[in-house]
Amino acid sequence: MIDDMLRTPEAIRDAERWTAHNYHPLPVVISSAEGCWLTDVDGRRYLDCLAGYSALNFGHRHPTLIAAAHAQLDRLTLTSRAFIHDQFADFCRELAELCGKDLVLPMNTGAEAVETGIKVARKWGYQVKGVAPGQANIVVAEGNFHGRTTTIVSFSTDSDARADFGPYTPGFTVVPYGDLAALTAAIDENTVAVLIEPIQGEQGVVVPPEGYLPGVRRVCTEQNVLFIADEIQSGLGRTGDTFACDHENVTPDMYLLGKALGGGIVPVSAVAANADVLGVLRPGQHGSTFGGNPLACAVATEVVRLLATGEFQRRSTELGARLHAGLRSLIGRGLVAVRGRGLWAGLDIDPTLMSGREACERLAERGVLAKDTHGATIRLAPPLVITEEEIDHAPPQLPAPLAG
Ligand code: IF1
Repeated sequence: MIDDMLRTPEAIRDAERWTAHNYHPLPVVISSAEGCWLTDVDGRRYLDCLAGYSALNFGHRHPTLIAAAHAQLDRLTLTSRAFIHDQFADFCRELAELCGKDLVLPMNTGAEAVETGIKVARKWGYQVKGVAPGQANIVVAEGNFHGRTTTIVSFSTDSDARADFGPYTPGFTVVPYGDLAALTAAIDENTVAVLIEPIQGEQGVVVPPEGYLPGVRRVCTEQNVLFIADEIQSGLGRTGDTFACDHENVTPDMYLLGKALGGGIVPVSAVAANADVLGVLRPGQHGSTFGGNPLACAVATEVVRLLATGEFQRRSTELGARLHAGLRSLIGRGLVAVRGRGLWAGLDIDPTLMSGREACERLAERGVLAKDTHGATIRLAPPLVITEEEIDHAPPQLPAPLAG
């Protein structure tokens, strides 16, 4: 097929022409998908090893989720929270039960869940802990990624994400990730919360040292500080457990959830916490037009039910072991390090060979879509419905492009 006959180049030009250039997408134009496979406008197929940054943990168009969405589209899509609808209670109860918490507050995007967590922690700090007015502080980690609102980028340590978006929201202290002594030292009488990712995704799937999360839990309890776990990317089966905190038997005071909660169909996020924490909010103090809408609840309830079976967590553990074994065998052959847990991997490629971006472009040519981060790191996070054969397909695509 000669290039002029391909639809991709023109589709890329059209897409670039009418949008702000806040992304640098790989040069593929996807038009349909099922399970772990994407098809582009020219009929080429790709194994999806990004899964919408973990928003597609159950794969593209999971039949149960699509059926729930279709059924709800035919009945009721939006009421606003001014009225109660019949999908709301089941969603909140089942998600609260999955989290082992009393209450749930539904929002839409991950950043909104993080903002909600920050607001709740501050209010809890003033009303329950007794912090002096205007003094509430939250401890966060270097290399964090929690979203892109003005408050959240205020405590980012990534200059692309943060620079020139000030003035910045005060009230955050940044400490090195994985360093319990530094975190402990940063806590004082004004600290209301510690906000961390149990595994740092954007930073390159960085797993903290063993004992760090239990240490954070212990210090937070001792100092009367809320432990807020951003499980927006790490949660809901990705690491082989329902939450990444589960691996060390840690229960945070607040779970921030998003991405996969919407089944890859609608944006759904949520905060889950006990009544002594989430109970500080009264009518009029927080909300969202779309948060907890009927379509979102119908889909997300089915997501929670899929997770309640444990099947996806099991798949992530078993297939993740297979993926990591395959990747580890490439260390020294183009890869310098492999990190991660379950079906989630950060690969550092030898930077003298090529950039992460280049590696992802070559992977795309070979039918695997993944995403680079921070120069020489590639992230792999395939849908949890991936099969053994499909897993075995991905790593062998790596050494050839890395060898040039
Ligand atoms: C982009 C990364 C992934 C998140 C955690 C909150 C949010 C995210 C732990 C905000 C969002 C995204 C957003 C996307 C890229 C992406 C990402 F590379 F930046 F880190 F997934 F790997 N907490 N993560 O990872 O959720 O408001 O987007 O729904 O380009 O911004 P959101």
